[in-house]
Amino acid sequence: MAAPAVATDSSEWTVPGTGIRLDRPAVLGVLNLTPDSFSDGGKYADAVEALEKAEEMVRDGADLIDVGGESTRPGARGVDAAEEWRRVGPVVERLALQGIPVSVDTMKAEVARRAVDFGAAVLNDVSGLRHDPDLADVAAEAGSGLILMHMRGTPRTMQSDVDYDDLVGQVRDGLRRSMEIARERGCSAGQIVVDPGIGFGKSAVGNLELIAGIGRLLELGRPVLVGPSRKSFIGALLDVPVEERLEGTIAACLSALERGARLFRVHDVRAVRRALDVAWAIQSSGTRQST
Ligand code: HH2
Repeated sequence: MAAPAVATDSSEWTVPGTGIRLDRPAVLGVLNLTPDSFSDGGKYADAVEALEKAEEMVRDGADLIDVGGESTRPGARGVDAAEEWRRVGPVVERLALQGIPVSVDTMKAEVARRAVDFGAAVLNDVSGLRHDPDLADVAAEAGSGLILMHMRGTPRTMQSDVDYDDLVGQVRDGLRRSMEIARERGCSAGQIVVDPGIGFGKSAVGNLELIAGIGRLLELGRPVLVGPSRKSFIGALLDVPVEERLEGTIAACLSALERGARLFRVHDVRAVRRALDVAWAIQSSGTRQST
């Protein structure tokens, strides 16, 4: 069993076997092995093509490859654990064997357990442990990284109610509850990263407020991840289809970086990595001057 991460500082996330230190922004490259994901569904149905894509993203500067076998786009139907594992298992195993750090995007403890047994370093739960709290037991035992995302309802229902009295405050409180579940199940604080869940039960304007309000999520004391990549709020703002949302994705990532986000889940790794590196260099040079 890997030793649990011990960091408790919001700028540290020490995940065994990944080398991720958050002394620069971390990029998670999205690899959806689903027929129905909103922007890359059906593209990597074949394990060989999926591996090639993962290797390309690593060359382009991804720190982690986030492998998913169940679409969470609004209205998506879930799949059972056996089908989800059939989609992701061979790819998780081969990436881990090649020493490529893998995160698995799953809400199911059963899939999570198999994934860490096959070498996955991080579990990414878009339900923030609400769907299957046993997933936290898997993370606690394995000492894996644990991304806890905020979502209201389920992917099938989440867009039916996008009104909040205090969106950022309610998201922060929901994430705090997810963190409590993780801690009750034996995870250390240092394993956890929080994510406001852009596009998950939020309006287009709400997504903008969430990015603008990242500073309030830092109150949770853990690193913040954002996943704005190609999402519909960018389409709504610019009136562009999914394949023309790269500039909007970069703008959202840089804006989030400036407000304190440190991890970025994106499809277009090369472009986002370059943009983040430049923005980070500027931000760090300012810090050097003022100290
Ligand atoms: N967004 C998606 C899926 N997983 N995980 C985290 N932590 N944060 C996110 O914002 C996030 C996520 C949705 O994007 P995508 O994987 O491209 O689409 P789909 O759910 O249709 O597979």
